[in-house]
Amino acid sequence: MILITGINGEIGSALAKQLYINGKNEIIGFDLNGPNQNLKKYIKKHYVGDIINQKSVKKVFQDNKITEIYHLAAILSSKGEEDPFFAHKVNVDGFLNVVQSINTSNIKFFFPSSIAVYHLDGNAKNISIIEDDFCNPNNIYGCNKLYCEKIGSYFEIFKNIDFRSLRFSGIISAYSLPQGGTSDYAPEMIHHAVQNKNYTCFVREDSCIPFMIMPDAVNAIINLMDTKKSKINRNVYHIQAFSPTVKDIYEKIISHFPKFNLVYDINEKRQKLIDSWPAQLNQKNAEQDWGWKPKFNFDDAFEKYLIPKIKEFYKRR
Ligand code: AKB
Repeated sequence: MILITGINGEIGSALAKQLYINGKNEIIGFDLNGPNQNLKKYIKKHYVGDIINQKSVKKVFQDNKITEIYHLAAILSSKGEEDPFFAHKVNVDGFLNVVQSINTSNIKFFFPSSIAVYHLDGNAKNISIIEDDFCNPNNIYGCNKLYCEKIGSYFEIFKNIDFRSLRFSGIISAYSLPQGGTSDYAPEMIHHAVQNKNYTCFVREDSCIPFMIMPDAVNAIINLMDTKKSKINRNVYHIQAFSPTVKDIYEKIISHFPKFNLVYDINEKRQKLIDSWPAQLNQKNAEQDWGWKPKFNFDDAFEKYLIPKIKEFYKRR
């Protein structure tokens, strides 16, 4: 059985659907609330529980033979800064609760990490970095993610798990909006524009970090997890598809929605995070080891996925 914690979230629901389509339909969900009608179709069983409650997490492993874990339950970077102690509880204690509950060996374990583990100074913003560069986070979410990457790799030996992790940046879905992230401005801007609403952006127009769309993120997770262990040379890879500035996104949007109006109200704390994260990732490790290649570049993401699917999504509601 496959366990997805945080299954109601953006990645969780998209991943459950794709795994189901691929024939992996023995999926168990775990989240604070029950699944919505749509998600229900893709899962066998669901546990309502809190990831920080060890008993609730353990019960899932006692009741089922779990062979694959996608541990997605987390608090994102901007929300984490509001209450770092709580973020630590969810992001680190929650992670440990899952690891500690594992009761068989050779379990495959996927952990989504983040470019929030990096901290660049201004000069380095535009160099294309590899995974081992600049790992010195300045935010609780990045600290939590980096620590879990490290102990996940440690438990690979201590608990005989197969630990694999991807550092994501911003992910843009046509069907949902992230909550509490710092990269949220991009999906929020696009969803607002399609609904003919204006948007107030909380970072400057020259802000630039990597992004990808949800189908590429889900494919990356599935491809990494399907790759033979002998080909995997590291536990953690970073990946991206394109690196637009806020201005690039705005210009793309007004080519489709000329009436869209963007204003700025800068949030200094969120801006500081964006400024400290890389704009470009050198992806040679993921490309070489498991053939990572995003299907959607910036133009295709808008033309073939975001604009048509978001339009369809709001029409159906
Ligand atoms: C966030 O903004 O918190 C996430 C991330 C950069 O991992 N999208």
